[in-house]
Amino acid sequence: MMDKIKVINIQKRVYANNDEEASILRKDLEKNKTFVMNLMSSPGSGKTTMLVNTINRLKEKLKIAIIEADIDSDVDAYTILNQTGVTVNQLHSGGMCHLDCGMAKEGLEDINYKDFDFVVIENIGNLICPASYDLGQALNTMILSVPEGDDKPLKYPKMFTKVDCLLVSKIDTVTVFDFDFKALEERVRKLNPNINIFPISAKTNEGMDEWCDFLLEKINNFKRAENK
Ligand SMILES: Nc1nc2c(ncn2[C@@H]2O[C@H](COP(=O)(O)OP(=O)(O)O)[C@@H](O)[C@H]2O)c(=O)[nH]1
Ligand SMILES: [Mg+2]
Repeated sequence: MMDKIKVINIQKRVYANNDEEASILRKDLEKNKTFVMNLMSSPGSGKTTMLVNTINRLKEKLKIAIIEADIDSDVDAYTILNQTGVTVNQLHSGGMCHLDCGMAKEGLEDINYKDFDFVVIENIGNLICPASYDLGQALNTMILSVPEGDDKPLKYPKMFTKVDCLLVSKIDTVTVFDFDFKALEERVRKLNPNINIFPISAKTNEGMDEWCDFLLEKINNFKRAENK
């Protein structure tokens, strides 16, 4: 069985005031108990692999959908669909290097987000532009993979200040790349003292239980919260 992925081509920014639009969307997501995670990283850091592993651990407990954003391909969307079976759609950004709230909203409306407990938006791969756009998410998560190096907080500080969670992926390769996890942690905490940091490997499963327990608790707390 090979379902077709729905592709939405996004042409231009729909809203002038991104932050205002994001706060309206966030209220609506809270009202409908849909927990959205905005997932950001460089290309190749392991977003899709981590998502497949995470979805397969949580899909019996939560109704999950994934929105894949890419400049112009469907590869990741098909990987996720074929390896997890959850609802996936694909946003094509028409060359834009980030998503804005209007784009995220279009993707969310297209999957009928009200039907889902947990929606992940896999943002376009880069460590610069996506950090500046609020998508109405309940959780901002970034992945830094070990091969990228422990100096990245020094080079791309803004992204590290904007996220709630940092997944340090491909931790199985830590000795190959002489990655100093302690130095990384210090650099990150200097920028963002309250950040949650999880070393993970989607290959060996190291850290995946801790990450998924944390995520599930966040989602359950979100669902239990009273609407203001
Ligand atoms: N060793 C190792 N390789 C990984 C891990 N996670 C992903 N990879 C590999 O890294 C490459 C890029 O992964 P992908 O999930 O496509 O990254 P994305 O571009 O961020 O979505 C693939 O070849 C994966 O097999 C991991 O935990 N350990
Ligand atoms: Mg990917």
